[in-house]
Formats: sequence, C-alpha cells, structure tokens
Amino acid sequence: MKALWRRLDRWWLLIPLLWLLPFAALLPIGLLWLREAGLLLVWVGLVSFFGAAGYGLHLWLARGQRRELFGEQTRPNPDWPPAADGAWALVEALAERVDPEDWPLEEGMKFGLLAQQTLEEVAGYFHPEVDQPLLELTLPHGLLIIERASRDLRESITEHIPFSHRLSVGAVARAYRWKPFAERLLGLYRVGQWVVNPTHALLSEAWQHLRGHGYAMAREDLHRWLLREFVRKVGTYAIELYSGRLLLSDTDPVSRPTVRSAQDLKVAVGVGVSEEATQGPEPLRILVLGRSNSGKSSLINALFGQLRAATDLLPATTGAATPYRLEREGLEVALIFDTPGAEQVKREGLRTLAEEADMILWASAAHRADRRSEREALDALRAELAARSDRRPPPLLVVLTHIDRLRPPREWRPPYDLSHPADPKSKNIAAAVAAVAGDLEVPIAKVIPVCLAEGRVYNVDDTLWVAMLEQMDQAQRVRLLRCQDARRREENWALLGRQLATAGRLLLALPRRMAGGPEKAREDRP
Ligand SMILES: Nc1nc2c(ncn2[C@@H]2O[C@H](COP(=O)(O)OP(=O)(O)O)[C@@H](O)[C@H]2O)c(=O)[nH]1
Ligand SMILES: [Mg+2]
Repeated sequence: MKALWRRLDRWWLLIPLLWLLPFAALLPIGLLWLREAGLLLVWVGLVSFFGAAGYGLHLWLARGQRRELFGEQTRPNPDWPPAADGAWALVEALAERVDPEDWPLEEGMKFGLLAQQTLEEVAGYFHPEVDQPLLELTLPHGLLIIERASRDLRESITEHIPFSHRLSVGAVARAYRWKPFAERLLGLYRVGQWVVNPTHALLSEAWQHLRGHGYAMAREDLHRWLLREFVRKVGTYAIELYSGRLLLSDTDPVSRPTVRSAQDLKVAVGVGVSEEATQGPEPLRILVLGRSNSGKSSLINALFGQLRAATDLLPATTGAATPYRLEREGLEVALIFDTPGAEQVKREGLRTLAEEADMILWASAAHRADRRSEREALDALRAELAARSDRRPPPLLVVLTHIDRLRPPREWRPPYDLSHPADPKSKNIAAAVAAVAGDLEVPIAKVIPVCLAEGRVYNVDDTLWVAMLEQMDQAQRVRLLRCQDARRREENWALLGRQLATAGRLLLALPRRMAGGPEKAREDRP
C-alpha cells in the first residue's frame, strides 16, 4: 500500500481536485444563497419531502418483494385423490402456526423435529386407528420423503431468492451465527464515524436505520417463508406416500401399460395393431355403458369410422367387455370397451368395470322414454365410485342416440341448430336432451345428441369428440391415480417376492447349516 502511495505522483492527484473544487463549493454557496433569499426552510422542507418519498418507495418495494415471496408457495396437487384434502388442511394449519422464534435457523437439528411433526399430522390423518402412525412408515419411504422435500425446497429457493444458488441452508444458518459479531463490528464502525464526521454519520445512521429496518423485516419474512415451505414440502410428500402415490422408482407410472391393460391391448380389436402397442404408455380406458340396443356397439363403430374400412363390422354379440383400440388425433392411445346391456351385468361387475375406466360414455336411446332402470343403475354406479376416497370418479358423458327416430320420424335433414331450435325436429331433439339430463341427473352440457344409424352418422366427429377431448384432463388424472395404484401393487409384490426369495434361500440353507455347524455354513457361501 505504502509503496503504491509513494509511486503515485501527488501533483497528478491535484488536477482532479482542482477541477472538482468549484463544484464542491456550490454546496456551501448554495446554502448561503438559500439563507439570503430566505428559502432555507423551503429547502429543508424539500429534503424532508424527498426523504419521506424515498422511504415510502422503499416500503412499497419491500412489500412487493414480500408478496412475491409469500405468493410462491407449495399448493396441493390437483392429481391427489379426494382423501388428501383433509390432510392438506392439517399441513397448511401447521405451516401457518410455525413461528420463526421457535425454530431458529442455526439449530439445524430442530428442522428434523419440524419434519417429524408434519409427518405425524399426515400419518395420523390417514391412520387414525394406529397409536403411533409414524411407525407405519418404511425406512426407504421415510428417506425418500426427506430427500424429495429437501430437493424441492432447494429448487424453489434457487428460483426465488437472488444469489441463493451459492447458498445452502447450512450456509444461511452459518451466516446467522455470525450476525451478532458482525453487528458488534458495525456498531464500533458507526461510533467511529460519529466522532470523525457528524453530518455524514447522521445521514448514514438514518440510512442504515432505514435499511436495517427493511432488512430485519425481510430476514424474518424469509425465515418464516422457509419454515412454512419446509412444512408444506414435507407435508406434500407425506400425503403422496399415505395416499399411495409415492413410488420408490422415479419412472413415470403412466409410461408403460399396466398388467391389466397390456392383456387388454393384446386381445384388442383394432386396425394395424402392432407389437409397439404394448410398449407405449398406459392407454386411456374408455368404457361404453348403457341398456342393450341403446347403440353402444354402433357408437364404437362410429368413433372408429374414420380409421376403419366401412365393411369392417364389429362382432354381433358382445359377451363380456370387449376392448377395441382407438386411435385418433388428439389421443395418444386408448382402449374403448364395449359392454353388454347394463341390465344384464351384475352391479358388482359394473363397478369392477368402472373402477378400471378413465372415462365413461353412457349410451341412452332418445326414443325410449322410460329411463327408470337406467337411472337406478347409474345412481348405484355413481354412489360406488364416489365412495372411493382414494380415487377420482371418471368423467361421464351421456350419448343420446337415435335422435333421427324422434318426431317427425321421417324427416332427417341435418345439421340441426339445437341452441336456437326453429323447426319441429330441432325442438324435439333439444327437448330430449333436456329430458335425459333431468332423468339421469347429469348437467345438460354433458348430454350429447348423436345419430349412429348406418350412413346417417351425425354429431360424432365434431360435437361428441370435442366433448370427449374436454374431459381429457380429468380422465388423465383418473388414469394417473389408477396407474399409481397398480404400480404400487406391483412394487409391493416385487419387494415381497424378493424378500420371500431371500427368506426361502435362508430356509433351504438352514438344515445344511444346522447339520454342518458354522464351519459348513461358511463354506456354503458363494
Ligand atoms: N336409427 C338409428 N338406429 C340406431 C342408432 N344407433 C344404433 N342404432 C341401431 O340400433 C340397433 C342397436 O344398436 P347396437 O349398437 O347394437 O346397440 P347395443 O346393444 O347397445 O350395442 C342397431 O340395429 C343399430 O343399427 C341411431 O342413432 N339411430
Ligand atoms: Mg352391442
């Protein structure tokens, strides 16, 4: 430092000083002038005004920051089954309750306790009958929750707190430990300044105070946000686990067909069914239900229409549910199931079919006015599907067939404008739609009138198909839960199989070990 100072030619330094001097003189001259002109008070007033405006702006910006941070929070997953709602409410309540004072960042151990509290809330919700529900947690699953929650938290911090990619939670905690020491240093520094330069010290003290205040607020906010997010993240994964969605493997459960669908794909009727079919993702399963002769088979034919040759007829009789492969624009791969008349299938069978479905098309004939039995079958089915809190009920569309048979029966001149029905046919179709919606208790928008008669197919490719696409989001959620369920069962079986295999090997080796003693047993090992 000294060497540098010596090397600098001091006369050179004088040049900028000389240049600056007249400008520096402006301040005292200006003040003097203000006093002469009697404007000093005005100036002081202006200084206070701008100061206050700056302070207000600071508060406003800080509030914006706060809002942004707090707006960024983990929300419940829309794919969760209905049973998760109550558990999430508990997690939210716990997150709201956490007080930064109770959970100082420097005490890393306490974070573990907070995680445990969260897990206990969720576990207790899903297993109210068990004394210590946390013990139900398997070790791999417990580790998985902590790993994923921490990973997520790290990601949201990197995204939302500037420069945090260089910080770990540990580093933040360490910085906090240094805080008292740093504050003491700062205090000394301020006192020093006070002595040397009173005005500057006054200003900077005020500035420090403002900033310090702002920072203190933000720091506590940050702390609180971190704690809440921690609770929410752990809660999220705990809910995923207890509602049966947390799988030990990271692969997408929908990426390959379930055992059930693989079988169905093999026997499915469809054009150009290739070997690839069983290698693709899990197909969307669409179930066609309704009374016999309501037009179920015709509906499948009409949906296949574009892709199948007109001569390609479906089998006349449909014993159990028959799978067909449906390939259309906007749909990856789907299996559509034709069924015998709903009145011929036992209630139990109907439920089993529906539980494996991601969407239900209920065919109802427009010219058959008595829908009491249909309503009963549909009500029973809906009640059973709604009772399962671990699944979402598949979306349902009512396909109103035989609209060409409505009065006047001989007239058939599509298209019909059903939103503004003018002629008798349109009016009767609109009335039938309203009647079916009432009879079967479905929203009117979910009743799609179609004609499926050979050569007269109407409203299938446009209206019905669009309505089906609108249900796709919901159907895919149903498929996801269905797949997760199936995978978990597969996982459990695979684990159990492995455990049994190990146990079996042990048992087989046992007699030999017993006979040969420890020496022999050691030789047996590979
Ligand atoms: N006129 C007319 N006939 C239809 C319509 N839909 C189906 N059908 C006829 O109704 C009969 C029963 O249809 P089908 O698809 O076999 O009914 P499923 O028993 O429910 O499979 C068949 O003769 C079809 O041609 C329609 O919209 N209009
Ligand atoms: Mg049929």
